[in-house]
Amino acid sequence: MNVLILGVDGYLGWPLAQWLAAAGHTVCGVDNFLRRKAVQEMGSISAIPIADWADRASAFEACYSRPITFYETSLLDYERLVAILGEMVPDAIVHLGEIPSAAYSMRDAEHAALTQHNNVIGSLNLLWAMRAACPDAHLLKLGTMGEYGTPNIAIPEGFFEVEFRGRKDILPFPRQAGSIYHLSKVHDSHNALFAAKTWGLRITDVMQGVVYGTRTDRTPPDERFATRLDFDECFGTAINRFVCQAVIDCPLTIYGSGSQTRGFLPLSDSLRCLELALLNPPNRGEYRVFNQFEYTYSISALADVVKQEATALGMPAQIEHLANPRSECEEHFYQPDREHLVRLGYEPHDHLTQVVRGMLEDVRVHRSRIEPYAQNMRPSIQWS
Ligand code: USQ
Repeated sequence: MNVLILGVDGYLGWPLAQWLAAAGHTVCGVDNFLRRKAVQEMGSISAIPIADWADRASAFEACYSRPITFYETSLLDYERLVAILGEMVPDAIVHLGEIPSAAYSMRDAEHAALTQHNNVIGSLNLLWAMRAACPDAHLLKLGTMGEYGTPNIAIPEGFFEVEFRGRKDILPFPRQAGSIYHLSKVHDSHNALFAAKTWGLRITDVMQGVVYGTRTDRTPPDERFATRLDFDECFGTAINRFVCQAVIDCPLTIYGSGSQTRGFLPLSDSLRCLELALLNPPNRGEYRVFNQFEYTYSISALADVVKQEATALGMPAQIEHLANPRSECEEHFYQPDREHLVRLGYEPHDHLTQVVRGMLEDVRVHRSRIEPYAQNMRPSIQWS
């Protein structure tokens, strides 16, 4: 399969390129290095050193005996995008090329607009470019479980049956996003559904939970294949941050009570699920939604696991409950489905403890690299 990865230089994109190449697929990629610049803008770094793109590309070619075709461009450049799709004629496009941070989008008006413009217009350009250049390709687009919010009923996969005043229909499940970033993903989802219905594009929209981890089952033993691991308040996600905090002996920052619950999945599972979706494409005109996570956990439960594993490795971690900088429900019902991927062969296992231990081992060798950035562990962006 010829797969184009948008956002190939990112936390998921780079290991996905390796994952697919190891399975024999041809991989090409697009990136504008916005993530590298945004983490720099936060005054932070990746906890694990990452190679620049030229070194990544030469490691890729040496390992898989074929080059990775790469284009440096933003999805906001529509003409360039059409030209790339016309040249590559991909069988599938994995769209990871967005600003992924809720906190970044809540910094101020400028970052809110930047996030929505980049994500919504970039994705809209992609839909139009696919229509023009490769209407038969499969778009595998990354959405987020956060699009649904935390409703007081179970969360189906994208659609549910509704009976209202004696009539029934299958309708999109309500989206109640909790940040400007999550709203950008909601807007993307609506546009994607429209494009499938109107232009006959084939689209899988993955509502992914929070991903954690430093490596995958298919990461070659060469540091140029390492993916980034962020810990700043915008680009570091809960478990990744807790691991980095434990390594430099900073308290693990639970926002509020820690009872808030989300779906989480290790990096390997994320890539395995994306591969399953690629191997089982939807029909022309079909827009399908997969909820993608391994298990749900409360933030407190996660912090306890990191504390326990860090302590076992000789790094006694402390937990601190901070006033929650976000406007989010802390005590809530949470029961999302995730059956579609299981039907395609995904086997969720509880890997949390094992993966956290591996992460702590991978990160602790970089302790002195992270320590000067300890101030990046504290949140400062207020939702309200
Ligand atoms: N949290 C803490 N302490 C921290 C960091 C986070 O208690 O130091 C809490 C937050 O309050 C929140 C939960 O952990 O309740 C998750 O926060 P997060 O920063 O790990 O993740 P989130 O902002 O939801 O966004 C991340 C990714 C995003 C993806 C999303 C999936 O950045 O790209 O879409 O996870 S989901 O959460 O399912 O929407």
